[in-house]
Amino acid sequence: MTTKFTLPPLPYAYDALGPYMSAETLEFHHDKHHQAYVTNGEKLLEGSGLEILELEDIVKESFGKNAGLFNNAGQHYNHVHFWNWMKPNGGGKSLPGKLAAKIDEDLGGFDKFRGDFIQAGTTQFGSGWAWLSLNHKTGKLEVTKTANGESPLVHGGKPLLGVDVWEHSYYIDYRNARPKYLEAWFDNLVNWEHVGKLFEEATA
Ligand code: MN3
Repeated sequence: MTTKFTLPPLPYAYDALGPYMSAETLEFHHDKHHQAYVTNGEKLLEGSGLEILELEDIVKESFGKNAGLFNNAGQHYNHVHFWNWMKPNGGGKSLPGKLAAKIDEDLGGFDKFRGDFIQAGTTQFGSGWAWLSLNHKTGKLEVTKTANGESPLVHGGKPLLGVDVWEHSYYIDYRNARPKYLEAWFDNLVNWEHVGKLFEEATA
């Protein structure tokens, strides 16, 4: 991860994720919201003493110490990955083999994992994220939720899949129906090849 505070282009066209996520949502979410985290994070990095670090380490080092920088760096990190956790014609139940086996072993199988992941996103009160991550201490997969810009990165884990449940991620397309957004997102947009690649990297 060498991206510090530059906005990466979307890895697909703005209208590529319809009808599950509209071009209007992606225009606001990527061009306005993510851009704001980049702009503010870059300003707040200046003079923080963390300038030489890579993004992942800026997130870890600012957590609990520099709230302004952490919020923006955390959200920048989360969004850089969020765009790549989705793809057109994603979702489905066909996961890379090693990842699928680990989900069976640690999370009670795909259907249980799907239910728990959607439940985590539904019950995150206010803004935040739901996650699939690898816990470095236990070596096991976990489903968790975090508030605002936090991620498993600052809780001893490696994020493998995360869904944004801030209202800006779904309000245009789903209004207040967060569970509907989460189901549509999980079943139709997840880029499981990318999740599998992150899992291989994390366990290499
Ligand atoms: Mn967002």
